[in-house]
Amino acid sequence: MNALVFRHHVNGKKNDFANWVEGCFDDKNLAKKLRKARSQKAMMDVLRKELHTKQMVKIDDANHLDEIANFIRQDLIKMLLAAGSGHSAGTLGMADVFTALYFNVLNHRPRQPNWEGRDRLFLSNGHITPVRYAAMARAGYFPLSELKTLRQFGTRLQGHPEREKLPGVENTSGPLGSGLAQAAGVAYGARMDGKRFNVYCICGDGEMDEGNHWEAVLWAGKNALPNLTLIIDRNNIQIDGFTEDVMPLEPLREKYEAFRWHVIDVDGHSIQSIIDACNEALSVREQPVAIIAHTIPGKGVDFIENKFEWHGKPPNKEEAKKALHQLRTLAGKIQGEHE
Ligand SMILES: Cc1ncc(C[n+]2csc(CCOP(=O)(O)OP(=O)(O)O)c2C)c(N)n1
Ligand SMILES: [Mg+2]
Repeated sequence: MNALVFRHHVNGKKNDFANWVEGCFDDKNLAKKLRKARSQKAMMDVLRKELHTKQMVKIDDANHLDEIANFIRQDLIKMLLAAGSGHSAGTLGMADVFTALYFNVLNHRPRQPNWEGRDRLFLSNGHITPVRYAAMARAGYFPLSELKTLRQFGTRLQGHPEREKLPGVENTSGPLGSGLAQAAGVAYGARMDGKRFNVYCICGDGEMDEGNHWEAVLWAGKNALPNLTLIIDRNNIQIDGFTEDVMPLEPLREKYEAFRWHVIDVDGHSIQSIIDACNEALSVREQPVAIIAHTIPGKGVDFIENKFEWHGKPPNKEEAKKALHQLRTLAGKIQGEHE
């Protein structure tokens, strides 16, 4: 439970909130304690104590999920500005996918990150890790205030993720091409041990220029891993150009199908479609699944969208101000807070 979810549901009506919590967690005792709490602070204290070992609530409301993704994009702009370095295009483009995962798809416990039954999320394209950090903070893994330590000396939020630094981060990455092999190995082991969790891996499209990625694609297909889902950030850019100019990938769907994968194409900015695709993936029992998420790099900030020049560049002060304005006003559709 994080403050955002709390604020969304509490609305000053204690009993409604308690009923909602009871439904989410099927826990009458917890609801009783919430009804007895005398203040919002007391309610938060109850939740802090009691939700420690509970699974993350799955949010279904589309507007609420879009709102979270928008907050994550604003977090990203602030983080990258404060760090003075980092990757703007890929991170903004994947905010909807990470919102779908952390707030609906994954079975996980933000307050108990090493819970054995958790779904495993491997990030292969480690350079977009800020979007994972922002989603984790919003889901309640660590305080939002820690986000501004991105890339600082000694931080847990390294520019490329380190597994042993931050609980909840499943793999160290940055060198491209390794994540799928790691995820496939864990999926294989889980099947051998009869574990029920699912393994997810996220990779970039330019990342697929790496040969070892395709070894893992072959191997997972050969072993018909039913518990492995790969989500490809199909944003058509890489570090120095458009993918189809640098190293053409199409026809991508057919490539994975030829390697014995089930493939789903999805609009990477429709959170509901991403959730539906992940649910479809769970029902495919004899093949690994590749979800090709068609995204717009830089999504939500017009001067970053579709520009490969923003692959590895942070906004400066002026650009960050403009970006935050666009995000807060949904590109002018609503009036900004302070206008
Ligand atoms: C093995 C390896 N080679 C090169 C790099 C440098 N590099 C970092 S990101 C990147 C581009 C990857 O393209 P894509 O996965 O599409 O990322 P996007 O630009 O969409 O964020 C490259 C070449 C690296 N991190 N690892
Ligand atoms: Mg790309």
